Amino acid sequence: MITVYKFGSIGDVSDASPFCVKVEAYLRLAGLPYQTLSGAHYLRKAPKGKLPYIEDNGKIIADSSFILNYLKETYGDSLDDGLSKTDKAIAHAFSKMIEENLYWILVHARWKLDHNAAILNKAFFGGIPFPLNKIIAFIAHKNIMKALYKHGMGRHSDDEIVEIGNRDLQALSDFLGNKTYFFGDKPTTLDAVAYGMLVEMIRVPIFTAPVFERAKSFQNLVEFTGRFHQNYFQK
Ligand SMILES: N[C@@H](CCC(=O)N[C@@H](CS)C(=O)NCC(=O)O)C(=O)O
Repeated sequence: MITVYKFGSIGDVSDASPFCVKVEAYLRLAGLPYQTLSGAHYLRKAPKGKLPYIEDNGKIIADSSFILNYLKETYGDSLDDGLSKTDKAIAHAFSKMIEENLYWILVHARWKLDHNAAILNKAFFGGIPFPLNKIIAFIAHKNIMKALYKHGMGRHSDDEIVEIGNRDLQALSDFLGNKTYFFGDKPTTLDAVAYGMLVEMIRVPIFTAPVFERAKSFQNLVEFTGRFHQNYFQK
């Protein structure tokens, strides 16, 4: 049985991390049985110090993209069979836009905006006794701010961040158009990647941010997220 190590659900969204949601979304699309183990403490065991990672038949694989590659190689994958080489190139480019750019917009919204950071601190460190909880929360926040700054996203103003996020969301919305999934009637790997990110922006009401409002203003992205959620996480 495949075991996915992840943070844990947030409201009716399967995980607080878009990468953990992506892996589960893929497993559900591919119809592969799995179990999950949740908790930030699994970060300590994670081979790359990040979640998700999986364990399967004694093998441990870290990083959502390596996990999907492993699953495709080990269990086969008919999801993307109908895609042309050009489609696959487009899917790759969109996936990287979502994971390497839009992701930092999410990090900014959740950790740099004080009201959201307070919610996260409580959720992640609330159970730890005082004053350790404050110290750990302070260090975690400082590290994330440093990562945001070093990436470059953290150097933009709040308004610029919304503008950058808006361009990605607009591109996703334009490519989806009136289709059910990103490449037509059948979901593919890109749908798992896109759902992983969009569900965090659109369907987690405890966090509020201008860029989340922007995401919710794209009706087809909201409908896509709701459709994927209902078909693969609520049935
Ligand atoms: N490239 C990795 C990214 C995973 C990732 O960034 N996970 C974040 C949560 S969204 C994490 O575990 N952060 C903990 C840390 O950096 O300490 C993947 O695709 O799995």
